Amino acid sequence: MKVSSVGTLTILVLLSLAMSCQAQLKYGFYRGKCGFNDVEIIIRRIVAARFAKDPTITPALIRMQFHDCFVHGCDASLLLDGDSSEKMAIPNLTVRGYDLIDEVKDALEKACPGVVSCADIIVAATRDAIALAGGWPYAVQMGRRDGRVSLASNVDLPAPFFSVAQSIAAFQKKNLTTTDMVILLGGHTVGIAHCANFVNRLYNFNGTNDADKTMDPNLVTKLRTICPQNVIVNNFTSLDQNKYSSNIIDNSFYKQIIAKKGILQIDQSLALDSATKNMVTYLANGFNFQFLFNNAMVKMGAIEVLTGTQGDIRKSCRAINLP
Ligand code: HEM
Ligand SMILES: *[C@@H]1O[C@H](CO)[C@@H](O)[C@H](O)[C@H]1NC(C)=O
Ligand SMILES: *[C@@H]1O[C@H](CO)[C@@H](O)[C@H](O)[C@H]1NC(C)=O
Ligand SMILES: *[C@@H]1O[C@H](CO)[C@@H](O)[C@H](O)[C@H]1NC(C)=O
Ligand SMILES: CC(=O)N[C@H]1CO[C@H](CO)[C@@H](O)[C@@H]1O
Repeated sequence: MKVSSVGTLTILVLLSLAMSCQAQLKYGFYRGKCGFNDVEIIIRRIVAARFAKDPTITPALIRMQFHDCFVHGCDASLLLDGDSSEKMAIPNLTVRGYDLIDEVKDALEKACPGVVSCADIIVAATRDAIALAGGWPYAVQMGRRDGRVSLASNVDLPAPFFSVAQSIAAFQKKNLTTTDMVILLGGHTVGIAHCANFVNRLYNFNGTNDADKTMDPNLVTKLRTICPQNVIVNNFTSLDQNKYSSNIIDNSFYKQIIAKKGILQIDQSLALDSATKNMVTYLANGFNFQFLFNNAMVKMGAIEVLTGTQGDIRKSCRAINLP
């Protein structure tokens, strides 16, 4: 190689390094960017105040991060209002917590207008809510920017009746491994599911005229009283049926699915499918679920992010900025 081409190569490498640095998430991204205010502390205070009144904010935010990041990347596109925006798509109908994000955004716009993205607020608030509900604290990188596109027609989230193979494929599309998937579905250690998402397992599963054989019969009996046949009810039950830990971030979800007490078909399938059952056993018997869950949330929080000069910092999380 000639000296000049080595030089060119060096410049190219340095340039691409500089570009990738600019275009990457960072720890402490907002340090010094909001006057004397600490952005992450402002967020944490508001999340803690809400959690004290309503601990179900934790599952609401965890699911919000999942739905935001899996559709069009972690760009807060889920938050945009509109007749045909993502939040109107069927799987989003029960996503909650939008008002908490608005509350945080209002406080941050007062402290330093136009600095903190809605996409970062989702990820930071979710992190704080996890630590409040028995999870372990963790650091998240920030510097996400907000997207301008939100279409219900972009929403192709995995469905509760997906097979493990279909679900693996959906996660693979986001560069998440089977292991990441099994750990992230551990998010179902908190929160609830409405009858509509599992009633197919209770009466005439897959044309058998009976309940899903992979569900514990006592659980079938219990769920039949909550979700009567052929009646549309808004009833729900805990995704983690261990009543002492239904609202706690721990590994009991895996113990429950091993005991045939998964609520969603995909949850139960994890404990049975040869591609995932060893991982389920490992997590059910281990002591590090919280640690693994945090790492998986961080990985999910980096899916297709906008950084640098891409996208915007929205003024309101519900609307794109006016030109
Ligand atoms: C194959 C993938 C997944 C499917 C099919 C799925 C499906 C569902 C369904 C149907 C519900 C019940 C919604 C309702 O009836 O109100 C639910 C709730 C929930 N999901 Fe998932 N989910 C998946 C992956 C994830 C992931 C990766 C996370 C986050 C790490 C997550 C977190 C949650 C949480 C926390 C709730 C409870 C929400 C609440 O209480 O409001 N899910 N999920
Ligand atoms: C997955 O990784 C490939 C290769 O690095 C990249 O081109 C693609 O954009 C990534 N996809 C997502 C959804 O992050
Ligand atoms: C449903 O029934 C079909 C046909 O009998 C069978 O091939 C399939 O494995 C069943 N699915 C489940 C989830 O049991
Ligand atoms: C809702 O669930 C409760 C039990 O949690 C049950 O008593 C009630 O009948 C259910 N509602 C309907 C309309 O079936
Ligand atoms: C059709 C429908 O019920 N859409 C809801 C989706 O979620 C948002 C935010 O909670 C609601 O405002 C919509 O009414």
